[in-house]
Amino acid sequence: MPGALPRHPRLVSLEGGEGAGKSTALAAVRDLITGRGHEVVLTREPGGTPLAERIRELLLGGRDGLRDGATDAEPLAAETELLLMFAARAQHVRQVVQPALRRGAYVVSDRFTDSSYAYQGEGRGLDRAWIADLERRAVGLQPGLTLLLDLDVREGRARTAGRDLWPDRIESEQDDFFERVRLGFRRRAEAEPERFRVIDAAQPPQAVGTAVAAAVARWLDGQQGRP
Ligand code: Z5A
Repeated sequence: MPGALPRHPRLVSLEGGEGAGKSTALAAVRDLITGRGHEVVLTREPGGTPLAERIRELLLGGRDGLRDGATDAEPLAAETELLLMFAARAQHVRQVVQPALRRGAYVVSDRFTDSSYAYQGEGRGLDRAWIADLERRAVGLQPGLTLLLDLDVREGRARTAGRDLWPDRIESEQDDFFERVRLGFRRRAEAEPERFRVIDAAQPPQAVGTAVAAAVARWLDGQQGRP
């Protein structure tokens, strides 16, 4: 197996299924890190740059009134979905993530490559080795810390039910798809315990925020003094 990718100590990602509460968690991470006097760049995937946001529209359709005729009329192949996710990510990494890391900022991303392993790998059944190859060539780094907001699939979907007039393309999948995605995230967390912190997302929002902030604080404390 080729060497593991470098983990950047100032790149933090948030992962989880639908309705897991990433928005509350993102705010908690941002407040904690800015409270320690560091610049924080909040961003998201797919998206984060104008071009990557356009790719997001192609990928998700549906949301924000975007009822794209082309994507509705023509189903998106799983392979196309994966490649578009990585096209958006390659752009995001080069335009936003790397420049921010180079100037010393922290980058907090609402989803990153683990989502591709979970959704396109476990959910769609695409080859893990292919995803790893794309990760190595198009991304080239991993977060130093990944917070996984873990939540029962039905509970997450109940939280978002009725939010969107039209659920987006991925949100329209059935529960068994999301069960595979959840398992995919949990397996990755088990395999890389030094990178992942698993947060019980069934707690009330304030408790989730407190748990997330505590995990980030411990992690930052552990970074001090490292080269
Ligand atoms: N995707 C992919 O397939 N492959 C990839 O490589 C990448 C992404 C990067 C877009 O992501 C889709 O792209 C996503 C995965 C796929 N598709 N799905 N499903 P996204 O992150 O933009 O979309 P999302 O996961 O669907 O976002 P979300 O449903 O909004 O989840 P969230 O951000 O974690 O939830 P939230 O907005 O913070 O909260 C949702 C609702 O729950 C809201 O009404 C809250 O008030 C409520 N909530 C939140 N926390 C709580 C608690 N603790 N208790 C009760 N209620 C709560």
